[in-house]
Amino acid sequence: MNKQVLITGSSGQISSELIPELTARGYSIIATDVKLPKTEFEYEVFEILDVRQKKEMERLVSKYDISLIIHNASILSAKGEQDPSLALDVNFEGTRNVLEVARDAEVEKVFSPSSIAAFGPETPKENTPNDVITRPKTIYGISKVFTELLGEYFWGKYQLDFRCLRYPGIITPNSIPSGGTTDWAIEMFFEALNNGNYRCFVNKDTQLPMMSMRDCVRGTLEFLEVDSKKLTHRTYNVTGISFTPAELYNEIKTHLPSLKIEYLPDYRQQIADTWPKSIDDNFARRDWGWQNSDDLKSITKWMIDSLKSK
Ligand code: AKB
Repeated sequence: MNKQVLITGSSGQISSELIPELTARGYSIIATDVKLPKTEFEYEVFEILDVRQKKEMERLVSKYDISLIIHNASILSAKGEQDPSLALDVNFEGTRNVLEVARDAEVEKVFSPSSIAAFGPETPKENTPNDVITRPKTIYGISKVFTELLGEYFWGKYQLDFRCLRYPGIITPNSIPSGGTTDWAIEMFFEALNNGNYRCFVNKDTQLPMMSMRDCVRGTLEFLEVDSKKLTHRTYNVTGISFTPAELYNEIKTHLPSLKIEYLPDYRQQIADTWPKSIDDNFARRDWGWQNSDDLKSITKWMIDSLKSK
């Protein structure tokens, strides 16, 4: 396989940490986003691409002889509820364009993430299995189920090697999140160090599945590279550790005892209430050896050490 990778949403939280690791493994990255990156020389090759523009996507895939598309561009859960039309355009049209362009240009592989947002209130909340009723209630969640199903359709009908991971909330010290419902799990660290207090937008007992960015990046690379024959599924649950804001607060307090917290739930509480509390990722463990390394203690220490050193 040639190693020319086109990545959409390259300035986003996950892409910006995945790209250096892909580069270290010898992939050539064509980074694309709707806007120019903040620093001019962030990427060796950067192209403006709005994923709604199919012709432009086709042009770039052909110009760079792309063999792998990593489609990360997406409007997240909270932002999607504020602007459902935008989420419909970007998330649905973008995924459709990626899959059709990949099929027509004979791209070898497409990776696009799904999310715990693909699940809904009718899904079992504890140890949510891989193959289970989904019926999400947010436009973002609906777009993730669409991505999973359309990708699997292209795999079945056109043998396009589509792969998808259902990410939980991803925690990193390297960017301040926005637009998501799991953002509190990062914001609490930034506010703890900057102000010594945090206003949390979900209740203290809102348990959600989370994962460190370092586990996310390693796991995604392993999944991308595993032999297709080992995969019994095209969409896999993956998780790290589940916790509530109160549990995270108590753990951060072991490092920063003066941290104060207030709970002021907003519209994001309703979104979180429809999502699983914990995830069963045994299929990923069995089929391609997925393993998380971080737990709440190690994530907390890593976040605080990294933020202090910045
Ligand atoms: C969000 O909160 O929208 C994302 C996700 C869980 O997909 N972080």
